[in-house]
Amino acid sequence: MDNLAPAISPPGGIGDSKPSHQAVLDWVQEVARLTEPENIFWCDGSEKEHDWLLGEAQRQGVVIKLNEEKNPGSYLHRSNPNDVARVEQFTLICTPTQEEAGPTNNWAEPAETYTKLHGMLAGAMRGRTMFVVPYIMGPPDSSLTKVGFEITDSIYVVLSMRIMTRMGSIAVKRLGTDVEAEWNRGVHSLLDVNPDRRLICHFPQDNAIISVGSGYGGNVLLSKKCLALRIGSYLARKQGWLAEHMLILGVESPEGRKHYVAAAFPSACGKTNFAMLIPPAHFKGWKVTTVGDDIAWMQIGQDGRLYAVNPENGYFGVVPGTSYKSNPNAMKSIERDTLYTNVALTDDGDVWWEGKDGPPPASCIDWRGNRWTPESKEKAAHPNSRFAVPMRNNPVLDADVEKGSGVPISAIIFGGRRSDTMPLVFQAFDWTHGVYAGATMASETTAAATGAVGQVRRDPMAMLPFCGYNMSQYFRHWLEIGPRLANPPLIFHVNWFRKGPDGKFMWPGFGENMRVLKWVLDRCEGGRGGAETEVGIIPRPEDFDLAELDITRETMRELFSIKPDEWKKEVEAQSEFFKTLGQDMPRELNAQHDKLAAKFAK
Ligand code: OXD
Ligand code: MN
Repeated sequence: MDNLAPAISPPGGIGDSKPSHQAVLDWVQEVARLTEPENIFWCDGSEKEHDWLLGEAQRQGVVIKLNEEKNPGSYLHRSNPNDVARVEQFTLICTPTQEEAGPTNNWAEPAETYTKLHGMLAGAMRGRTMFVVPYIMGPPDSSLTKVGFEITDSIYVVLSMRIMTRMGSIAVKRLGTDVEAEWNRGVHSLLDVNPDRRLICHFPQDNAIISVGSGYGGNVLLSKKCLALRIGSYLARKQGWLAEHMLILGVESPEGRKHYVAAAFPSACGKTNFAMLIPPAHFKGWKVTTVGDDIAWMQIGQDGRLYAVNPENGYFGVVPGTSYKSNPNAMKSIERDTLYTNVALTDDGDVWWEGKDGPPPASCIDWRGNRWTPESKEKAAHPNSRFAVPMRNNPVLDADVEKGSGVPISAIIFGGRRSDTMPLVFQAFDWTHGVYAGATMASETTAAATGAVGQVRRDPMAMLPFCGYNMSQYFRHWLEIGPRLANPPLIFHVNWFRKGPDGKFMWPGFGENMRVLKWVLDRCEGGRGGAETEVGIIPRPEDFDLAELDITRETMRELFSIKPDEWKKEVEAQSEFFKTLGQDMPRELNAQHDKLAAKFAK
């Protein structure tokens, strides 16, 4: 077998900042004994280390340096074509009992799985360097912040972790020397990047993750989906907080009134776009700022409000479709210091993807490394190609992104990609109904995970692939949080993707989503009204600002229409989904379902 990751030999002063925490040292030695690396590289997150690693990564062909004038500080990585997305079928939750993982997760018995993984990892890093990456998730001075260590044999993972987390000595300091301190153990090895030997395993009771056989971000940046969501959600339930697949944005009115909103959408439904929204001209003086684009950790504040932090330090966004038209702030963010994966490379060292501004290049190198022209049948960039970029690059980064106590959340928004049934926006009647709206969320599938694209699948609170324990227990946890909040956020459901009879999207989306956000904020401030429908409260025409928008009344009526035949099917599908979740479903949610079903029974 070719060695995919030949060992590197750092000069003195690089790769030797060994922490002093005994449990970390013991664990690293244990993994080294198993995997037999040629050497161990202790990362400190410094510039010097970063520059040196970038040089090595280029030398090994792991990254290609882009044109410095067009893309300063930026690089391209190509993953193995068999390894371009999250693999839910190989993602396991290994809890002592199957019931703890619940019916929505792939469960495996922990002891057996450790044995199997240890077998796969035995000698796996021979001839390779074993990197030890300390990192924290969360602002440095937050009580929610968690420490993790990721061991990996992939230099691409190290470079990505430096963007996506606060990495290096900051984590070693935070951990200190207390042997009882909580920290996550993550082990990753590329092995031979073979789908037959690919497993992403979580051991929530041990606060441990082992990922083998993949080099794709979502499977191997163990900080993100693995720690911040799967292990995070398990810890959150135990410790009384929420770890959610949500963006966090701030909205400030021209008068200086500010609200924060957290929103859960399934993968590749425009979370990054929404988090960086630019209000249309009509909303002069309004400002939208980003706290996070993918994950929110939330806890109850002393004033009974919900407070959120973004545990990440960067954005790992889907590239195709990103342009100065669709998301100018994302484009500005990726103008420099960006690590791209699986986009196309132009002959002058620039990057290109479908949906980028301007015409396609006459010729370029596609994501697989093959010559591409506009006549080619294949896409030049993989549909799930990504950028990893420091959040500091975001021109609309919220000023309170580092605030340890978090930002107060006024509204929670759930949403999915639905061609029909779901209105543009509705407000839930109360917390329990809001939890129901989240629990029954569904979306048409996208390229973020392997599998068929375009099928409606239930994705409760966008957490189906990310909840580290039993989904019914997860709903119960949500239901229990509500009454503990003296000032709970209001809950809404949105759908930007409803299509008209001509099969075209009816709502323009992007910046115009500000209009929906405005109604949400009005509701939070006790202003504008709404009309009660069977499924929730929707704005009446006089409550919804359409000034300077070219859209017909008829289209707006369609966008807000509640069609009994569609809803009968929806209620039925929701009930089928609940049945798959087993006996433990909270009674309150079944009661919500029965109430809704009764409204459409006639
Ligand atoms: C992501 C995802 O990469 O949700 O954020 O798949
Ligand atoms: Mn995501």
